Amino acid sequence: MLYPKLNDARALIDLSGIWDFKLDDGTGFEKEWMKKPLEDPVKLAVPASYNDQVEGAAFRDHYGWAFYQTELVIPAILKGQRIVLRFGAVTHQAKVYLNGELLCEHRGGFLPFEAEIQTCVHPGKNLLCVAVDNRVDYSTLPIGNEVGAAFFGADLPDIPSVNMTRQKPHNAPNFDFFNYAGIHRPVKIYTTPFSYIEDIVLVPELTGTEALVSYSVSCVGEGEVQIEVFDEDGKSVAKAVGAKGVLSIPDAHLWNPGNAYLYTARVSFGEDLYEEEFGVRTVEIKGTKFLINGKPFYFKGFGKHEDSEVHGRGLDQAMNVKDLSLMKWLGANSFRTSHYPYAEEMMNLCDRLGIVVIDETPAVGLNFGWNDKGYAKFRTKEHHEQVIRDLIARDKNHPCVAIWSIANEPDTEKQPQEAHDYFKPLYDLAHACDPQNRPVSLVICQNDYTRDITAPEMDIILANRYYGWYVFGGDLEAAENAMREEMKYWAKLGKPWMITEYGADTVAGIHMATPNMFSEEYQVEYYKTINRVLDECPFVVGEQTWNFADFATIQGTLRVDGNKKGMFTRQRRPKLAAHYFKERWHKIPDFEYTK
Ligand code: BDP
Repeated sequence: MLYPKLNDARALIDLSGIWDFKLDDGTGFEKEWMKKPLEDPVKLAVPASYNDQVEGAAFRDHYGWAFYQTELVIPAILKGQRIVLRFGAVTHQAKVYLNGELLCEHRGGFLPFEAEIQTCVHPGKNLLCVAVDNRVDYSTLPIGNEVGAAFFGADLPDIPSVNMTRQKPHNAPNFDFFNYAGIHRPVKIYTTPFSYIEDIVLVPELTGTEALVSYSVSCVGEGEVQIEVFDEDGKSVAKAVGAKGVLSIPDAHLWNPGNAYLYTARVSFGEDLYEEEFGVRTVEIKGTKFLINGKPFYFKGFGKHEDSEVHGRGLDQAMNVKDLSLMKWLGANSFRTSHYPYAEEMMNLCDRLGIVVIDETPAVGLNFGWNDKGYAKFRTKEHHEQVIRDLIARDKNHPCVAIWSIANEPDTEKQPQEAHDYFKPLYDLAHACDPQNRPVSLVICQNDYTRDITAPEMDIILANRYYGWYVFGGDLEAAENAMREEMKYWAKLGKPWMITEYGADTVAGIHMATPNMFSEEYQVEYYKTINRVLDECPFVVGEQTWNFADFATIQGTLRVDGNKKGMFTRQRRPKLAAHYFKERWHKIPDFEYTK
């Protein structure tokens, strides 16, 4: 799916701003709130999560639907054009109404969707209403618990003598980040001519210094496809005619981590025009090495979240710029979009700045607290397939994307065969969807790894490990031994391995000469300990710490004002560990760290 852009052929209107908003009291659909202006609405900023913009537990803890409204004026000069209404992401489920009529629906809170509206709008003011559902359950991604405890002890197990009835239904997320909801990414209107470019696929390959870029353009209507590639100086370097073909760029500039180079493919079709940026870079696995442009790459970076004060999970462009700036300051070169696809604006920034991305689906929570039915209780298979298809359709041309992660910490151990039967087809699907055929994997959690038959079938092992925190917390000697022991197992597999999460909750400002858990010094000692083991293993291709910054979570006995494993506070102030990693990562080269 193409990102909406303004150009000679296409108009673009951003509907960001202050919208009317009302939490559903259970009567919203029955009383047809979508048909007329909301009564007594509050004013809310779009895009942003609704939870933290207004005071009160009703907003923070809302369960179910909420209604957004704005007036939509379509300028008369857009007449004669195809007009598309596009949402970057609405979390988790959306029903969109235009002038009271249902226009479209969408499931899944982290990917774009759009609908043509030129036949549904009239001159002057139109009423746009978006109903948003924040409920998570065994059919959604991420997963919400339907029975039993929420993540990290927010609910007690059933005790017969205790009245366990809650007053109101509530979400019980099976994941460790706050279940923010709302219109999280920009809402835009764009136009195209009626014969238009629908999609562009670009697949670069290298032969010596020449880049061969296979392209295909899908279009609707009548016309001829022309494509021309420009370098960063605006010089034309290749061109072709026809919907499919191969472009040759002699002496191509490579897109490299930390040293990005972007070409622009200018595609025209009849009256329509679209410019897609792309990079010439290859990604490949050979033995235990992860190669970018043929050279062994070492991932240095983080698991992240889209999370900031007030905005919640809403797009915060200044924070994205700041985060990537802090990564550069640290000598980091990569991050994982834990635990859902990030905004397209962030992906564009990573392309531009040469940050390598592990692109993850929202499949988190297919694990803990499960009953004897195991995988059978999840109703996610088709939706999971859909998000894999949509994620890769959205991000396929991004040079920053190096790996697809199809899930975070699913249970691959208690019912190994069931896990395998669920994930192997998804792994195959991801490969089939990606024109660039990038490596595919899933992120495994700390468990009895010897029982796991799913991870060894992935292209690369991505592992979350908490020796020294959840396992042997406070005993770094035991943690080091256990980690070393485990790595002997993985050494035999002959695949590249990287640590995608390791970390220790750390409250900024707690200092100790003899470090205890939660102190800044313990976080440093913890990382030094695990890094010692990683540095001994030539098949390790990267280290991504958990987490880049402190982030909001559900309230519970294990979380003190959120998850505190950040290397930065939620306000992006460095903890001691940031200075330790700054020194370490500036000494570790992007390429050929382990021979
Ligand atoms: C891992 C999860 C991550 C959590 C982290 C933690 O992948 O989402 O936030 O643990 O406990 O299991 O901090």
